[in-house]
Amino acid sequence: MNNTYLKLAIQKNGRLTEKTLELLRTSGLEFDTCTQKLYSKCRNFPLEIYYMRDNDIPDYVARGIVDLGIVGQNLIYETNVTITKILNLQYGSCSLMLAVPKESKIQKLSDLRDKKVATTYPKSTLSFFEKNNVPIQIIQMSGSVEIAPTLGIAEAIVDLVSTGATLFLNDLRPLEKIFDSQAVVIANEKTTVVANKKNLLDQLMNIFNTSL
Ligand code: PRT
Repeated sequence: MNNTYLKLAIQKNGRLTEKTLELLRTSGLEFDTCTQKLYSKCRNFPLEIYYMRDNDIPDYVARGIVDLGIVGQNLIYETNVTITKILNLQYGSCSLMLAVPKESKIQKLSDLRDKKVATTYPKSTLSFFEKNNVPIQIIQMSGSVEIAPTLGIAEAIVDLVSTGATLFLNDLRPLEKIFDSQAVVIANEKTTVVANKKNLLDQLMNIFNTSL
């Protein structure tokens, strides 16, 4: 691990990218971005920014390949890695939601006993149903989960919802919220204790905090 700089991983191209870059810039950090270049060096703070797929960030932080990351809290619940959550960022708000077709007879959680539930969040979904003692079968998808009931491959779905428009447009109704999520700063556990890194981390979080 480089002791001179903090390494921060952010989403390269997705829902969190614009707000994250805005936060970094309003915090006064000076750096250049270029679509093909996957890292930037800050000119006025000892920070290197790495642009990655957001699914990879929690694991890179947990392994200490980077010191810090900015991701949706939903990914931390799903990947179940050992990291320290440092700061809530108040953007990227969404909820992991269980939903069923509008006309479905399913009215409560227990009606889903032994039924199929499609999701890109298998761990969070399974753990939610296990906590509620409702056995289900997970149908794992990599996207377009909302189409699963129409295709006849699941009786319910679990997916992230922000405005609710996608559920509505696909004739689905929310049944139960599993958790709320927002963008957060996460850190490798060592970064929060090793003196020179911790010092930089505290300075960076102070400037983020004043920009929120
Ligand atoms: O390519 P990469 O792997 O980096 O990103 P990705 O495609 O896996 O993720 P991306 O960019 O879609 O989302 C990044 C993060 O944004 C998520 O991990 C969440 O923390 C956060 N976020 C906030 C959301 C949403 N809101 C959201 N609405 N992520 C996804 N959605 C999707 C949802 O899956 C559904 O398809 O938007 C649709 C529903 O939106 P509404 O507004 O119609 O309810």
